[in-house]
Amino acid sequence: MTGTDIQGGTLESIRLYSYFRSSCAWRVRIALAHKAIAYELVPVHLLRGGGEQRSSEFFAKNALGQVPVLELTTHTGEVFRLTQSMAILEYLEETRPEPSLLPKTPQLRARARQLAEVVNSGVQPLQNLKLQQELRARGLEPEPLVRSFIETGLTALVRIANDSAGRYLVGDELSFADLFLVPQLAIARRFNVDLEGYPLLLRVERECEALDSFRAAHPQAQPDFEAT
Ligand SMILES: N[C@@H](CCC(=O)N[C@@H](CS)C(=O)NCC(=O)O)C(=O)O
Repeated sequence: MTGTDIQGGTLESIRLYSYFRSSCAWRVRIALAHKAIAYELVPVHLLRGGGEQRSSEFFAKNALGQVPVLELTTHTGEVFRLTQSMAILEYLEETRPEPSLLPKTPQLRARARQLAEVVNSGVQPLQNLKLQQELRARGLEPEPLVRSFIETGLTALVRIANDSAGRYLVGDELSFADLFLVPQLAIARRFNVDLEGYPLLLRVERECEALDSFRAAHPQAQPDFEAT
């Protein structure tokens, strides 16, 4: 799709399919806000009516039935659709490199991606709604199991970040790692993880929450927010 990238300026619309509480969509909302990319937010209610993400209309956008989905449409109606928050973040970083969300050296860039993947691959799939629903359908209460997966992931994050953290998880510049951390900590609270044992993560979270991009991306700032 030549000329249809975000930096190409030929786009009719940029849409993000999102759910206010989805940690994966939250990561992308932070990146879009950080890079000052204007977009239209399309809410997808993950619970209502069995979940709008499981409708045939939405499956046509993401065959896994998950948010986020980023959809770019050109003036001529061509559509470029991306799923998977990490792929979306990499795409945004390549097409709108400034302000960057990756450190300057290869080692630190790899460290930021490593920390992000601890959450992305090591924790989030083990707390996802579908898994919780499947466990409940088999008579199992997901909370203790999910809590222990989250604790293991947060402990791993601290071990890795102990060597790299400055103001943020990797040095003094915001990176992918922080975009994965903050939504994950919100999910940890929902599963009653005692976060007092993770002072480094809480300190970085406070730094992030002071930024306008994190304020704009917060679930409470979303049009589909529900106080439940
Ligand atoms: N690896 C995917 C995971 C996407 C994902 O699991 N999204 C969750 C919300 S955070 C979802 O849509 N769950 C719906 C369901 O489980 O039915 C990504 O990073 O985008």
